[in-house]
Order: sequence, then structure tokens, then C-alpha cells
Amino acid sequence: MSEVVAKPRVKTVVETERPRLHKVILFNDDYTPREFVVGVLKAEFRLGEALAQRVMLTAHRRGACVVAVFARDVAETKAARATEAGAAKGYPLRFDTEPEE
Ligand code: TYC
Repeated sequence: MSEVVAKPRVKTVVETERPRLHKVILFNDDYTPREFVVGVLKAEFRLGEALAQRVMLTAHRRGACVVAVFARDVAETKAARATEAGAAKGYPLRFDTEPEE
């Protein structure tokens, strides 16, 4: 007499999701000079002159513009530094971050 015992074999599959990227968003205000905004975009985000002008103008006309996309800590650090650059001059210039969908 033989008995067959099936041993269930369970395999655990670990799936890690790639961390979401975060957008840095530039907001318009009525006081920061256009050239200053362009300078911050070039210095902090390494945008070339033409793209910095385009991003600044888009924020100026539409209220806000996505500057670039980074890993979360990089986005937060750059947004804070860029906002501080304006604050140091007494400007209300504001950058913020939000996760990509
Ligand atoms: N609106 C500002 C002005 O007319 C310029 C400006 C553009 C400020 C974009 C902020 O994100 C900004 N001087």
C-alpha cells in the first residue's frame, strides 16, 4: 500500500515598484523680475537660455509650468534651493514638487 502525498510548494515572488519621479513646478507671481526667474532656472536646473525663457514665459502666462522631473529627494532639494534664491532677494518666487502619476 503506497500513499502519495502532494506537498504544496509555495513560491514567494517579491516585486518592487520603481520609486515615482517628482515634478518641480514653477509658479507665477507679480513681483519677481523675469530675468531673475530665468537666471534661477539656468543656475539651479541647468536649463539653457532658450528653454529657461520658455519655461518662465509659460509660468507667467498660465500661472505655473513644470520645470523638470527628478527622483523625489533631488526634486525637493532643487525646489527648496530655487525658492530660497528668490527669498534671499526678497522675491516671492515659488517652486514646489508633486509626484508624477
Ligand atoms: N510675472 C513676473 C513679472 O511679470 C515674472 C515671473 C514669471 C515671475 C514667471 C514668476 O514663475 C514666474 N515680473
